Amino acid sequence: MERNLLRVLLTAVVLNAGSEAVLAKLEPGPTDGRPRVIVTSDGEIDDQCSMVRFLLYTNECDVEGVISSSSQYHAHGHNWAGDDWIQPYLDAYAKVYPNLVKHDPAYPTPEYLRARTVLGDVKAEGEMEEVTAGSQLIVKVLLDETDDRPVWLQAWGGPNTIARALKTIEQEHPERMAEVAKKARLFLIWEQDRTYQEYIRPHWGKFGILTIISDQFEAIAYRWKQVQPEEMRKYFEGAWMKENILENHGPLCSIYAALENGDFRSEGDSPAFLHTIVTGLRNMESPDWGGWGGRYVRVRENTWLDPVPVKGYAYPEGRWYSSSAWGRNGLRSGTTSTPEQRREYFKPMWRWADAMQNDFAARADWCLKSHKEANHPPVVVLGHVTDLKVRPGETVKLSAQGTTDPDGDTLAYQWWQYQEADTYDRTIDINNAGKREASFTVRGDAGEGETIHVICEVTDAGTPPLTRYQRVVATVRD
Ligand SMILES: [Ca+2]
Ligand SMILES: [Ca+2]
Ligand SMILES: [Ca+2]
Repeated sequence: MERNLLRVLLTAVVLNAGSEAVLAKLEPGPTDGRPRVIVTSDGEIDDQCSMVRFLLYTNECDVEGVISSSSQYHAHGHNWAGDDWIQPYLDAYAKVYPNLVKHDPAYPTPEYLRARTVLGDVKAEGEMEEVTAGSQLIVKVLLDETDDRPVWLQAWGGPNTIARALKTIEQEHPERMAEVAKKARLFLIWEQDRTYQEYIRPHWGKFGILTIISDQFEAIAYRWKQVQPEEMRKYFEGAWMKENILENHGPLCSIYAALENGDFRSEGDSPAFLHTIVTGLRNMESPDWGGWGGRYVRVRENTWLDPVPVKGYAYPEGRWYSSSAWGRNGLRSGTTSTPEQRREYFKPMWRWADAMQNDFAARADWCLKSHKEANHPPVVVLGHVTDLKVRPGETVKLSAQGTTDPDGDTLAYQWWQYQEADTYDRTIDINNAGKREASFTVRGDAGEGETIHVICEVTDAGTPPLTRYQRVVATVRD
């Protein structure tokens, strides 16, 4: 309760500092406010890496639950990390928590996280018969009538515990399924068991739960060396990882399970929560807008998968997972995909890799350093509303006036068109793209209803450099 009050107060401060555009976005429906999240994880070693990063982002969301769940890879008796695998990470979080709150008082207490860390359905792959503490926690959150904000249900393993929770709701409160579906958001890292296809889709499909199923996560998973382009690789290599994360950053980062030489190992599940970090990219408003957790297109119903850069590509009817997903198959020997196609496919993830890794590095600093010694991200504020109505031939002025940095750092501005995310299929020229005030002229051929997405990317001169954004969506009106 106190935390919620704090949230409201913090939000009010941000609103006062911001523009009316921010206020306009607090209307019902998907918002860019701090989201509620429930993690379900199969405890794989790369989930353990993701858990370190996740804990350092628990100030950015309301954590409703952290639940162990099985998957096709991990379950009782099958490569299981142990029912209490999260405990050492929570213990380490407890040690750095007193310092983290110097950087953001919104970090939850270790006790708060412990109270919400429970076991879900873990006994076998796809197990969803047993009602567990984990499934009941999900039920409770989804049925709570006092809070109708969206809940992002993340499957870092199988969606089976989520499926069990939904089945309980269907059995006990069938009249509330539509209401629950409106509140729930699914972010699945592949379909790591059959329960989405065999239960969730047939029983809940008609209610249109917004569902993202990711394969792009490979960009920061075990095969990152095949995926990350040359210019991003250094942020994952041993030298960078040791200096910025692994060494001299306190007890939480020191148990991060990098490879022996310090190289990044894998965080295949991190896109599930990277998507829910409010960076200003507004990606939670629509999965095809793109953000740190990737970019997804609607394939069927309200289900969004990775955009495949092959004309006429037919998505599989069933599971999107290791055997069927385009990106995973493209990384196997004998693939018919081209390097250019793979570069394009994974770009919605790797394009942010430097910003994402530097942001992690800053939080590693927050574990030990004082507020004065560490860096904090800029707060990007536009001098106008974020959603513009524009006419063909019009010159549109862009301004990031009002942008600040909590450390008083010098700021670098970059305005760019997010071509893949907008519906206008040509490039626009942005004047003064590297300045706080910029402009572009809408071409005469832009048609009614077409959208132009312009990202305002602001990077501070702190160490490590930190980046935040705003997104301008200009809709053409004749
Ligand atoms: Ca996992
Ligand atoms: Ca700063
Ligand atoms: Ca476009």
